[in-house]
Amino acid sequence: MKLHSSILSLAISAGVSQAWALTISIDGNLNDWGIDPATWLPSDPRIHARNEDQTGGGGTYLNPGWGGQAYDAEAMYALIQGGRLYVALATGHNPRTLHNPSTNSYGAGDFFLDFGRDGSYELAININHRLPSGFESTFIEGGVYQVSSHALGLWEENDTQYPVSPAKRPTYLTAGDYVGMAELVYTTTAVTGWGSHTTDRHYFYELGVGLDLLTSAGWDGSPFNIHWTMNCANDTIWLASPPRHAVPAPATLGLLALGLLKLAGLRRRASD
Ligand SMILES: [Ca+2]
Ligand SMILES: [Ca+2]
Ligand SMILES: [Ca+2]
Ligand SMILES: [Ca+2]
Repeated sequence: MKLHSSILSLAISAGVSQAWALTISIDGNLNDWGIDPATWLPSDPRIHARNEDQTGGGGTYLNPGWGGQAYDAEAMYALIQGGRLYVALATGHNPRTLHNPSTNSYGAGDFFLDFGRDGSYELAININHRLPSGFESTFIEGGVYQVSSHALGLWEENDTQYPVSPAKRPTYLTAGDYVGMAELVYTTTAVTGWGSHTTDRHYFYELGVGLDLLTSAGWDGSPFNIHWTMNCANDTIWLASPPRHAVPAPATLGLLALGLLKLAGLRRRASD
């Protein structure tokens, strides 16, 4: 019987990966996520999504700060599949924006995970923000870090949807322990045609990280939040972690499984 069970589970898992997995390639292009550019919505219900597309010039209020399209955190998507967490982000903020607060310019922030959804951020995926001379170099770009400390945004935020709402949000990592690499690609050439503000300029981040690295950074399997903002936190965006999907077997596989079960049953009766 053990042999038959393992044949059955092999057949099902092979079918799952072929017929049901979404093939995400980390290339900064979100076509593989099945998102409708007009509405920002993904067609696959397994993808967790949030869109908060705003527009306007530099004086436009975004909540909690200002900055209009150039500081707009627009949409975030997440999927857990095949032992990996995939995240995609759309923003009006150019990843090459200079981080130079003395001239009121703020660079790209890091991705942060809040394990337990309790307002403390335990894991960061680093983006190297651009400085007046070169880029920040303390951390590896795309590196996954267990967070010791991070910078905070300028603005206080009262987000009642966040289970425990920290008034100020994490912007960039300042100290942490490296646990491994994420796959990370982001675009630095603007794209138009997304959302209802069709001439606005957008940039995309796409990343994949092994769940084993989450564990290395202290994850106990509890729900988490995924958070991103630029280094002033004029606009923030976050998502609750998607569930790890238990995928149903497709109809044809179901028949195959039934056949194997019958076979197993016959063998068992024969050996009883
Ligand atoms: Ca892609
Ligand atoms: Ca926008
Ligand atoms: Ca936490
Ligand atoms: Ca950084």
